[in-house]
Amino acid sequence: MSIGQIYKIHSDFYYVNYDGKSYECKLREVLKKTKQSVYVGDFAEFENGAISKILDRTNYIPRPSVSNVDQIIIISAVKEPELSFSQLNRYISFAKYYDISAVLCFNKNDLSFDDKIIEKVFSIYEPLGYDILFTSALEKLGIEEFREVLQGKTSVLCGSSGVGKSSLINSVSGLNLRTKEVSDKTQRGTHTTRHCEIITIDNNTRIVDTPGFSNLKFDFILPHDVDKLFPEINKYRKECKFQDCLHINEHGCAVKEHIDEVDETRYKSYLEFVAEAKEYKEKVKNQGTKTESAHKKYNNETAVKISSRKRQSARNTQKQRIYKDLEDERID
Ligand SMILES: Nc1nc2c(ncn2[C@@H]2O[C@H](COP(=O)(O)OP(=O)(O)O)[C@@H](O)[C@H]2O)c(=O)[nH]1
Ligand SMILES: [Mg+2]
Ligand SMILES: [Zn+2]
Repeated sequence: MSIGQIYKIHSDFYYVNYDGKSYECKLREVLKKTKQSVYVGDFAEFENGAISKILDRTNYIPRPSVSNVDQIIIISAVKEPELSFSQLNRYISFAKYYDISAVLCFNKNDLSFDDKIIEKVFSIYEPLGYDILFTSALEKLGIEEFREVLQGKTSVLCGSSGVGKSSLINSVSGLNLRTKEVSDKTQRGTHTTRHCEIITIDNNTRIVDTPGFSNLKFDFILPHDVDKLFPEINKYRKECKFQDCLHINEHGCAVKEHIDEVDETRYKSYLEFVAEAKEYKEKVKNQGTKTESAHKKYNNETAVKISSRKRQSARNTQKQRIYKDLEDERID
């Protein structure tokens, strides 16, 4: 029996990396019966081409499903496509929600762009504790620094289409992943991989090649939990007059009192995510009686699973909390 890491999944086949070698495996019947999900990144016990056990995960990102990740590297382009702080904040908050550290990488540094961008990037994200990197995959600028950030870790690269993710992977891996023109953007989703795959750079340095992140909407979190994703907003929460303050226009809101200390684009993103969270809460609420029975079912049947597999069920737990929140509202 050996323990290796699943680096690729193709229909029923699970490819396990063990001691630098690849093993094509299937799941044992007993494991299939448990209906346990299996992800790229999972460590598995296997023997003679059969996986019998999936080990506990340290973390997990759904859609695209990948587990045991050390960091998320958020790639943006300084230009072409235009840098979007809104999109950047979304990726940052997403990483924060899954409790995975993030590094910010700004690619296409060879293009001439507004210097104010650099200033703005550092003034917003350095105080929040993020490592910031400027690179050019084209002219090989900052690639050594990029390599250092990756060293000894398993990193997920994320970022919008066309920012240079594949080009950056190529520049440190010697691989030749397909890169494409920005104008291909509209054809997104029709091309390339639909699954995650772990690419080994060296013994303990790995990059997860993802098809991109679908549904990055914050439609699974409670509105008053959104500020937990924004430390610079959350730090004032305890001074707000009302415990359930959403820091929008409530009376006695300490965030609004300190609003000039919060970056404008960050606050705007916060409001956006709160709106998404509210939408979801409304949806759950409108399900009415269905919601209640789902809640009961949840308590009876699935609660045990949650305590033993906490991270994986983060989404379910959120749902449960929304039910609880709605119940509390009914009592109020
Ligand atoms: N000028 C410039 N173009 C780049 C750079 N990196 C990538 N590109 C180009 O941007 C386009 C998209 O790159 P790609 O790596 O496919 O982006 P991905 O969609 O994020 O994987 C391609 O035409 C690349 O040649 C860079 O550092 N500078
Ligand atoms: Mg790509
Ligand atoms: Zn407030």
